[in-house]
Amino acid sequence: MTTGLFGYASAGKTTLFRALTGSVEEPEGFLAASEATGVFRDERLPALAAKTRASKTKFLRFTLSDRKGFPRTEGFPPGYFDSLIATDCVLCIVDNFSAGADPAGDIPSLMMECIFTDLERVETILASHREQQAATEERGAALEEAAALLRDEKPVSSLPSDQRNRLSDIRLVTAQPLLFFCNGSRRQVPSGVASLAGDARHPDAGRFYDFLLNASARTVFFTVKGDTAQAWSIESGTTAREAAGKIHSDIARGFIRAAALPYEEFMRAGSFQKARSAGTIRFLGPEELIPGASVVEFFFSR
Ligand SMILES: Nc1nc2c(ncn2[C@@H]2O[C@H](COP(=O)(O)OP(=O)(O)OP(=O)(O)O)[C@@H](O)[C@H]2O)c(=O)[nH]1
Ligand SMILES: [Mg+2]
Repeated sequence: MTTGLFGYASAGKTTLFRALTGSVEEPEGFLAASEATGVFRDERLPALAAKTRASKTKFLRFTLSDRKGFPRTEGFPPGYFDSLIATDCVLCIVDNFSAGADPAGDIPSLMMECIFTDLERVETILASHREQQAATEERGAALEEAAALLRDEKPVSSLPSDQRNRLSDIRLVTAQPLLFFCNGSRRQVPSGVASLAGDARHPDAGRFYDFLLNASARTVFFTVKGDTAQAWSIESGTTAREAAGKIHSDIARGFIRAAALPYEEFMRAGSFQKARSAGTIRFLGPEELIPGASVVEFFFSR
């Protein structure tokens, strides 16, 4: 999962990027983003490894991409958003530490920057769609709906999922979760947006990644295979077979069933075997959803 950092100049994007990933990079131009990986040291994983005598742990990794910002008086030039439509989630960093901090003004204007970028893109596609008349009516209707929504200054993510799916091949900024990190605590932050407050110089990485997962509608599950306890992240609503496919396509293909146990219950039981005799395991068919924060074992035929 890649999270794109976005925001006005000097809001603390690079400070947060470096603090979370250990990278010393600084993006050079505004079109070139720097990427680095941060590790979510979820405390549950070493505890699970100790319980199951697994000698290795594989934590979740998040990719962050950083790009230079522009002063709020200038706005963002054409092409700026090209690297932000390829991410999975956009995290806007808002200055709330300097004397001139204005989070209540910056949050809606950053949101509008993203909305107008998408509106321009959808209107361009819509114009060629109208000319060609080649695409299906459904597609045209979905584009019209998206344009109407954006003109109304709302993000594409607020469309119902069937309409959003019809546009999934067009990369849009506001089809992704739009989240905010308010750097500092100088002023009151407006409510009604998914935001986290912190200090970009010393972020609490655990809280930060928890926020990213929750706010982007993702959840975690754990596996123990051989000597390795591992954390995985999936979109909420992922089926057991789809989750298996994240681990290996063979497991998805030969999927028989999955055993799932909430993390806390697994830790109390100590093993799937012990939980099985207590009758607390849930067995999932291929189309059943993986419950969040559970320990999962997949059964499949080769
Ligand atoms: N006091 C204080 N200073 C901070 C904080 N976060 C960042 N800074 C400082 O603010 C300045 C700008 O931070 P950067 O992280 O470079 O900002 P940026 O968003 O990457 O800026 P651009 O890349 O130019 O868009 C640096 O000197 C940071 O040390 C904070 O929470 N408190
Ligand atoms: Mg920077």
